[in-house]
Amino acid sequence: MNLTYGVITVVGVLVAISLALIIADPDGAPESRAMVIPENKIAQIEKDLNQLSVNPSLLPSITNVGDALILEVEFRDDGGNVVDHVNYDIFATQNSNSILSDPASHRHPGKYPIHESSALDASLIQIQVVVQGLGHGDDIFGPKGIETTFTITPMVSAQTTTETVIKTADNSGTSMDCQADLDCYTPSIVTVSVGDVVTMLNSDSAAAMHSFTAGTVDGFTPSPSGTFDTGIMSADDSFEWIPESAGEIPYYCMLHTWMQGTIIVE
Ligand SMILES: [Cu+2]
Repeated sequence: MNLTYGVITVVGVLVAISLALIIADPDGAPESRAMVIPENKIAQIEKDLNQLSVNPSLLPSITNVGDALILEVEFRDDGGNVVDHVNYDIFATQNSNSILSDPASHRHPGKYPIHESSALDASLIQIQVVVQGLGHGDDIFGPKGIETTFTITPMVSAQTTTETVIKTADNSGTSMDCQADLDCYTPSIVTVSVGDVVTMLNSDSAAAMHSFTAGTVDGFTPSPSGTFDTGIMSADDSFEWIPESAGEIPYYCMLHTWMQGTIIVE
């Protein structure tokens, strides 16, 4: 097998020598006397190459939704030996839409094409690799038109969730002073993301009971929205709420309706 790869190198070297001669002597024709491989030997090598199996594999084959698929294609024969100088086409689709099209790619030792798709959605990625022979220029041997398909499921990257803690202000149940400063709840306005954990804590040092009740207050008349309601919380009680959709959610304390706050969910 090494001999078969060897001939590709030999052919490459001969091409290089020919080019070198052309460059060294622009008026002269390429010297053909360097071609010393017997014709029957070349025929045998070509025959071996044409029977060579070339199996593509993808490096790497994992990717995230929203990112581009970035990969290279490696080729091995049935014995597991790396095959270089491979000409190939590579295409990828999602939902029948093209996300990558690199026809006429060539994998050369030390020069491995990196293929990059457009940004991925969550659907299956179908990848098609078509081997188009080994070698360079006019010296293409080996299997052509051999197609291999791959399917990859893009991964959803783990979302980082953050925890937000909203506390009741000290003495907020006995004095309406906090209302003027908008700090009966601290902080009284918070911005969180869908999926974040919002912890509501009754930390009032006066040990008063309070609630965090989603809704609005008109004068002293509350209108609960039902989005969340901690119910009456004793001192140091806490309640966790995880928003599922974006929006602006006002809330109040059902025992002290001057206590009001807003959670903005993005
Ligand atoms: Cu209260």
